[in-house]
Amino acid sequence: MTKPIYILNGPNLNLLGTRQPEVYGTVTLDKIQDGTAAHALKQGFSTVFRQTNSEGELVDWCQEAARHACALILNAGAYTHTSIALLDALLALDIPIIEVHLSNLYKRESFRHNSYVTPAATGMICGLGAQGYLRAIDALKDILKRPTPNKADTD
Ligand code: CA2
Repeated sequence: MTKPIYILNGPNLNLLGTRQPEVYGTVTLDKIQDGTAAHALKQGFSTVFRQTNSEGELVDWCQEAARHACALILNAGAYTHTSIALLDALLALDIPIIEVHLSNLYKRESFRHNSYVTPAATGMICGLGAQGYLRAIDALKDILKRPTPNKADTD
C-alpha cells in the first residue's frame, strides 16, 4: 500500500479561525484538515495531518515522516524563520517536501522573509490561504509520478 502524505503544522496554527482573520482567513485548522484529506483521497493519497506547538515534536514528526511518509507538506509556522534544528531534520529526508504558508511572507515583516525550510524543500507555496494545502497535494501528485532521471540525463 502507498505510504501517506504527512501534513505537519507548527505553532499557533491551532488558533486559525479565531483571530487575525485579515491575515490568515476565517477557516479553522480542522476545516483545512478535512478539505485536504478529501482532496488527497480524490488523488489516491491517504494523509496524516498533525499540529504541534513544540519544536522538538515537529522535529520528531519529520524524522517519523522519513520512515513512514511518501511526501511531506509542512507549514512550520514561526519555526520557519528560526529553526536550524528543523532544517537539519528536513535535510535528512529523501522524500518530496512542499513548504506551505497561508500568508504571503514577502508582503509581511522582513523577519518572515527568511525561511530555514525552503533550502530543504522541493517547492514553496505562500499567500494562497487554505488553498495552498490543496495545491501542494496537486504538485505532489505530479512529482511522485515523475520517474527518477538517469544520471546520464542530468549530466
Ligand atoms: O502564513 C503562514 O502560514 C505562517 O506560517 C503562519 C505563522 C507565521 O509565524 C508565519 O510567519 C507564516 C503563524 C501562525 C499563527 O496563526 C495564528 C492564527 C490565528 C491567531 C493567531 C495566530
